[in-house]
Amino acid sequence: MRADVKLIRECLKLYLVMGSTNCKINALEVVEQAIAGGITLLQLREKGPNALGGKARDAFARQVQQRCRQHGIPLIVNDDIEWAAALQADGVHIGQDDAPLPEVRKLLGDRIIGVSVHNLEEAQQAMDQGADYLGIGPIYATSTKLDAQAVQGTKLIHTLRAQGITIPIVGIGGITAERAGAVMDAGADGVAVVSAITMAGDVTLAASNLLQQVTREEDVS
Ligand code: FQP
Ligand code: MG
Repeated sequence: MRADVKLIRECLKLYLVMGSTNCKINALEVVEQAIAGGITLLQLREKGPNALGGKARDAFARQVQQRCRQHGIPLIVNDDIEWAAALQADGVHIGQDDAPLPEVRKLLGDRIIGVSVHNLEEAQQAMDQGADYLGIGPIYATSTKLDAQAVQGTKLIHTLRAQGITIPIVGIGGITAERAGAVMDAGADGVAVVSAITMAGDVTLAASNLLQQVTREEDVS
């Protein structure tokens, strides 16, 4: 059975995207501290210069997965569909240059599939093809992803919501605790971050500050 939409919205609240090269301290410690701070979903994005490969990448992923499972946090794998299947990850995240969604759906069945989109057309197509959530970015300037498209602010999220894109949305790119509220106000279900958590002096505190911003409304009601 496909994951419930409500559950996916909950999971997207504070989405940590990370790989071993994004961290100042030991990456597994980052994972543990971020979990302690309240992240709700984790994407393993092991790519770029100095990224782990082969057996080292597998071993790292298993260790990350063990920590996620211990705390009931779903694990999403970036780009590599076969690896995701081998790991029995909870889902994958694909961009416009990655494998096409219908193919990924065939391979991964009911697992979570997230898709990066940059305009209404791509969003409509991903929704029609049964994406479980959309990743929208870069919302703000980022130095994590060197091939990122132009910064778009929160406008596209507003537009997609106004145009009938109803499936779960997470914003990504340069999001900090100060900016998280604006992303939620635009219509996102959550925020995805790399550096705001992985490069923080206090990873747990950074995660809990972000979580507080994305759960604001619930606190006052
Ligand atoms: N949104 C998200 C998510 N995760 C991502 N990895 C991306 C967007 C970017 O394929 P893509 O996906 O455009 O680039 P890359 O594979 O280099 O990350 F919303 F899930 F946080
Ligand atoms: Mg990709």
